[in-house]
Amino acid sequence: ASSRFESIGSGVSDEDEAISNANILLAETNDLAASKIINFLTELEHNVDHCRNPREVIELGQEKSYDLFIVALDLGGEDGLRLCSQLRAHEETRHVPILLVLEEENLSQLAKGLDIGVTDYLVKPIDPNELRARCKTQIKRRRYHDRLTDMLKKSVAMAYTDPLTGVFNRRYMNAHLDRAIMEIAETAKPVSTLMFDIDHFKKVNDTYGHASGDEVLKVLAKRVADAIRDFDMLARYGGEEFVVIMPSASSEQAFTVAERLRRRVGDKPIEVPGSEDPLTITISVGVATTSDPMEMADSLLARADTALYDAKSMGRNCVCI
Ligand code: GH3
Ligand code: MG
Ligand code: MG
Ligand code: MG
Repeated sequence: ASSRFESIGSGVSDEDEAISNANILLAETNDLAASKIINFLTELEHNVDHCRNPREVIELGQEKSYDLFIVALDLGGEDGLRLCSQLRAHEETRHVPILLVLEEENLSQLAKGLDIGVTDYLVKPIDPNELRARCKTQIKRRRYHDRLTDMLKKSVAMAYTDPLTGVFNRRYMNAHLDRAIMEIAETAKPVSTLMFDIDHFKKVNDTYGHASGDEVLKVLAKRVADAIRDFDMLARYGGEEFVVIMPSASSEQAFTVAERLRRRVGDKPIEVPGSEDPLTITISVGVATTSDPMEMADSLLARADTALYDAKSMGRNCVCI
């Protein structure tokens, strides 16, 4: 059986190119069997880590991202199936395919393995062609799964964030605010909102260009996001209007935060592509607070907007309640 490994030839064919460079973890106590598999997979330009005991496999699996586990059923007295079910139990390794390697006389264990979540299997002595084919299928599947997960994460993120600034969008903020207001019934704590708008922002666009305006929006959002508490939420409400939702904050507390944000924004000029000198940007802020779980989100936001309008009327770069 050993000669079959040499008969495969070397190098990576065009078809295999797309699936080279996979991170594979091999759990095998038999060093001879292991070295054959390692040599073969290395020839196919995969990176193989070799572990001789289950504990090592679990540890490495937490640290490093693998495309495939190859696990021998017999791990020198330790149970390979037990290892497989542990790999399935850990978040980091749950979705990594597992190839179970077993002797023909142990094929009866396969059903149990598949139950645990083993993805495919190989019977010893391993036929290299079969090893290649089964690895390829599993690696492909893994990469497809990763791509899908990425796409899904991105589209979920797109549904609730504003693409320019990365903060929450208005739709998500509305839902969040509805929930925060309803929770007043349980917490008996008020909910405050800040609404702010950049002062004379049109001038920034007109003088330094739209790209400079966009940069101001990004930097401003970052400054504010960094300055609020973890359980407060910043959202882009409209063009250059933002809202901060502050659960469990009285109107005095919200006013203090608003003042701090106003100073944070105005104190440090912002570098933009359209101007040699950094621009000093100021904001006006309106604060509104409710202690009524029945108040509508729209009505609370309308009060914050009115306060914002007052701040503009008072000469801008200030906070009104
Ligand atoms: P005020 O102090 O009264 O708020 O004056 P203002 O010039 O800021 O007036 P207003 O709020 O009405 O103007 C908003 C401007 O913001 C108009 C629009 O061109 C600009 N704007 C809205 N969204 C964006 C954006 O995504 N990028 C850029 N660069 N500009 C935007
Ligand atoms: Mg306005
Ligand atoms: Mg404005
Ligand atoms: Mg505006």
